[in-house]
Amino acid sequence: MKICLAILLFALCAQAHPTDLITNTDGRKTTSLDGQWQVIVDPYESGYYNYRYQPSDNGYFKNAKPKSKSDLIEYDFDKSATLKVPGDWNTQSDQLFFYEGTVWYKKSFDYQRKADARLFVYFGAANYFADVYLNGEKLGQHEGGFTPFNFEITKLVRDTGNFLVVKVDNKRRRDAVPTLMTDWWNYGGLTREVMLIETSSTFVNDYLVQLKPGSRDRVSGWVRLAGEKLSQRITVRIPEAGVVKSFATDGNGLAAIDFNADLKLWSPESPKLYDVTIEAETDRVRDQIGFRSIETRGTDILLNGRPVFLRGVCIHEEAPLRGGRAYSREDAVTLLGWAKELGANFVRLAHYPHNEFMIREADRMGILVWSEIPVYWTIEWENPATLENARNQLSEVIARDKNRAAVVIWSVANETPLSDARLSFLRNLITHARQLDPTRLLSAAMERHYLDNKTQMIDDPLGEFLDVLGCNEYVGWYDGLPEKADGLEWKSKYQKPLVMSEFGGDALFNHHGDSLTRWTEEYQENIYQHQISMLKRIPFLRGAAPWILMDFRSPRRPLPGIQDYWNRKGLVSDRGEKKKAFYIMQRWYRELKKSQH
Ligand code: GCB
Repeated sequence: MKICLAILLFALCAQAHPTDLITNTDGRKTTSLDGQWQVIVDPYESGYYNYRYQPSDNGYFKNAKPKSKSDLIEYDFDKSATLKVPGDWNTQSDQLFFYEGTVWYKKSFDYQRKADARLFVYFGAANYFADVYLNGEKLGQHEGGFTPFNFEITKLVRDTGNFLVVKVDNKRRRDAVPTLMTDWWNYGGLTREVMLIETSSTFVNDYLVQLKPGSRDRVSGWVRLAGEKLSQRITVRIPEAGVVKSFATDGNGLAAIDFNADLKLWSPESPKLYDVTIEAETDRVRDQIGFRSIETRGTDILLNGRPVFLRGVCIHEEAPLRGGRAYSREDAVTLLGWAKELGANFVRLAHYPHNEFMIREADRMGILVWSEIPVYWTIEWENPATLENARNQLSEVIARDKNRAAVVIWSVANETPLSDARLSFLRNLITHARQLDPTRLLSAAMERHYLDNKTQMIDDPLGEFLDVLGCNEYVGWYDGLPEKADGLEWKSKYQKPLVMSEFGGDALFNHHGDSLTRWTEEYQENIYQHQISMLKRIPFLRGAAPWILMDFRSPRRPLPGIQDYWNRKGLVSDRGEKKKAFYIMQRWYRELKKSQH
């Protein structure tokens, strides 16, 4: 299977060399390790710790076999059950549905490689901790459930009989990102693709090829090599635009790139992608890149210099029609297809980085993306390790997606309670994001409050540091009845665009009643009707993203017969059936689209 992934990023771990990133797999030799893996469910982590709770030298990662009939070995991968990768474990086995803990995965492979090639093992994502071993040796650990990582295995790999073992642990932790409490399912496992990637000994390990901020005909960025031969001539080609530009990398393998180009700009109406190649003396990578500008002016969001209204919808990475963690191109096409049908030109991918298929498809389909990290609700603001972890997750998603035209907003947090510690944590993330990527807008779903019972005020101090204000509100669901929205006025301390990043309420598909009966499609429809008339009255509103496109699993939602562990705020049910509110939103978005042209 050919997987189109842009940036493969090294885990920041002791064993990995942090500068050895790998870029695009296009034009690279890759071997998929997807398929059935042998697994051992290990709730007490006895494959990792001995009975004194010390890490053991003879853990399951050794994949040991009895050498004689008297040998005592209490596990056997080869006789164990299997799970499909990519995939969460919860929806592959009834026994694992509510499981939070450790599962060991094992895959054997042979590999014939060329003499001077380097080999990496790449993970699209593993939720949440992954300890990775090859042939019994530890490669490293990765923390964070939604971003890619990889390890070099050039020296350890053998021609035959390799065994790759991964301990995946999804126990929730107070100091983690996200923390203990979320409103989504904690799907565990190797949830995205795993593959081997072969590169030349010095290779193009990363690049940024985007329009220079403030310009629509100047491309700027950088290319970085990793390996021994760091000083090289590199050439950037965009054949369709007649671009052939050469640069020299410095002693650290870095070349700044900067050139004029006459480009057809990427937009939702015309999502033009160009073939771009980056050629070094020892390597060559290909990518498909769209060029567009995104900025704000006063309360406007400007796409390619023109005001745009973000007709959006929020999406969780829940698989359409079958449930479980979504991961394939087909899942992305289905979810984004429904968003398009709704009339959206924008999606908020909540509440963590989604798989790369989503971003790649959004690039192709012309859908603007808000991408976010799981700094959600009650993170440990004062814990430096938690901050480091959040920064790392942000670095990893920016590394992966920084060349995607679709992504226009990085969001650093969702509904986080006000405090000085929280503000300094989030400011740190904002500064970090701006340093890594000066081309995109920064946002967050902020706090807001009632000044009196008719006025909502946006004055969260975070607003000062953001480009786009995000607010979640549930007027009509958690906050009064639907008609409460009619009398509400919105004020903001900031002269900045607002995206209403959540609103809505639950309805079980095909559950009917009057417009004030909870859980019915009629109640949900009623909320949307009142919401839309309120939203129309907010003068600085520049985008809306109702919660949510499709019902999604949540352990916080047990109500029998209605929720059954699903958050039912979807405009579409988990089976793909459209609820009445879908058509209310669709009608508004049609009107908006007409009025924009
Ligand atoms: C919110 C959260 C979202 C929840 C939603 C709800 O404010 O941001 O993650 O799922 O409300 O349904 O309550």
